[in-house]
Amino acid sequence: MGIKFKITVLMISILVISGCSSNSAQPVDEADHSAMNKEDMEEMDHSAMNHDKMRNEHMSHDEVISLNDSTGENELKIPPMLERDKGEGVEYTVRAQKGKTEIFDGIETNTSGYNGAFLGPVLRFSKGDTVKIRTINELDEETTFHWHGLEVPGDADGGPHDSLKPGEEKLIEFKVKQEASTLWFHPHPKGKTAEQVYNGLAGLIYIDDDHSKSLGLPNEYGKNDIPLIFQDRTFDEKRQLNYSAIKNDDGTVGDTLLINGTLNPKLTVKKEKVRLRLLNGSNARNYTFKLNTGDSFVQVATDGGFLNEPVTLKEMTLTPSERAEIVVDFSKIDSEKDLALINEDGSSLLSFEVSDQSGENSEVPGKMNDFSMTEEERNLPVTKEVELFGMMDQVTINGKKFDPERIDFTQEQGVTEVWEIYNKPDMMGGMIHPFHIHGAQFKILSRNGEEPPENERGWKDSISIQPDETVKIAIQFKNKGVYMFHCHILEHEDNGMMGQVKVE
Ligand SMILES: [Cu+2]
Repeated sequence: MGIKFKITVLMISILVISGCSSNSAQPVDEADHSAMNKEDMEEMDHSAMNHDKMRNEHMSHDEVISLNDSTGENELKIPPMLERDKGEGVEYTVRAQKGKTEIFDGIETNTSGYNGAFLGPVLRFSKGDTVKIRTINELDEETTFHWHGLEVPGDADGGPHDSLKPGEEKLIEFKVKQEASTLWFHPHPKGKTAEQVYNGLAGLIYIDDDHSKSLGLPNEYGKNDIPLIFQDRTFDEKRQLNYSAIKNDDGTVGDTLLINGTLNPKLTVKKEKVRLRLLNGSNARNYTFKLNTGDSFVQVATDGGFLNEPVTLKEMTLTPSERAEIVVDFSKIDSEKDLALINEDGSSLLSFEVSDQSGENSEVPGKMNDFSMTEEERNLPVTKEVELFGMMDQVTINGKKFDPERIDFTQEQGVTEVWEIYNKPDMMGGMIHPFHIHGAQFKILSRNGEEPPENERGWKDSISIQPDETVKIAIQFKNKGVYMFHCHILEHEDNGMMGQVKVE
């Protein structure tokens, strides 16, 4: 179905629903992304406002503004590792704060960050650690500290119930029981997650274990083990992030890519295997990553741990909040050419400069993990059904919007249940919803009744679900508490596409 046809269908539907007179229907200008005049907006009645607002935003789910090509002129910034607080034990202090960042040469952009002006440091834990984190809100509004993918008790999870007012702090404590993986942290306050993440609140968590250290994968942080946080943004003419002006209820996307907060990034590597830990930290954009040479790479890890075997791929998609670790062998790629990581549409995301130096060139082991789905898990009945539906600010789960006072599901601690999640198409054909559950890692049992692809046969905490697709997952919570489950398009989350499971 063509975009224009879908738009026409939608326009007619809106007119029917809102009872607008036909002369208020104006031709749709797909290229018109200009900001609306605020006074004009305030004068309009509500239905006409929505109508006009939608015309200015990407109306079709398929129509997403494309990214500018990265010029590769700036060396990629590598986030610092967060130092432990002095004293015994694994103790950290994480402050959410505001600052100014020079993203564009000579211009200060107002941003937010953890322990710095923009984004955050990497928190590195080992399996078995008992971790204490002093979280401090130095913003001028409420926030929470959510540890995405971490299996923590509900009171440490940082969902919308855990709001800290400006100046408040909270000490959380948990034991790291899960395996080596790349996780992340970001705010999760009710209705304000999208804007706070957009302004820069996001950081990575690395978990190591004895097994991950023995695998022999590239592990020199910042040298051949590189974090890559992908975020698209729109800057105004003063090079500021003006979220309220460009916010889109169906997911805010931008034309400018930042990787680790770096504009036009370039990564210099040796002729060796390099491990890239990718996080889609965008509010709403999906990426399909490829090498511009057409060379393949191997995926070694999913959201929550290593795959059993490396999976050779020529392209890989990540929807918001998903992670993957891949290994690219720069000793095998013709470095005479301009090398880059590109997106599906061909836009350049990250340039690579391959130095003449040869590196360690470690081997990727053939066997990395013993992840399995047992017959018992496959045969479990479906005990939780989730239906994702809607668009813009009319998004729901099982027909309901988030209510902090309502518990949608209960589940017993330590008991595996099968959740069936269905993405019901809307009148425009529907869109991908990346579905995330807090406090646990799950296994994908099936997608539309079929085995998941090889690179999804590992621990996951977020799953992309296509329109009209049904997925089954097996999930067990190791801790007790109230946990969110929601769409990770952050505007959908803020608009109420979220529910709560109480684990007891
Ligand atoms: Cu969604």
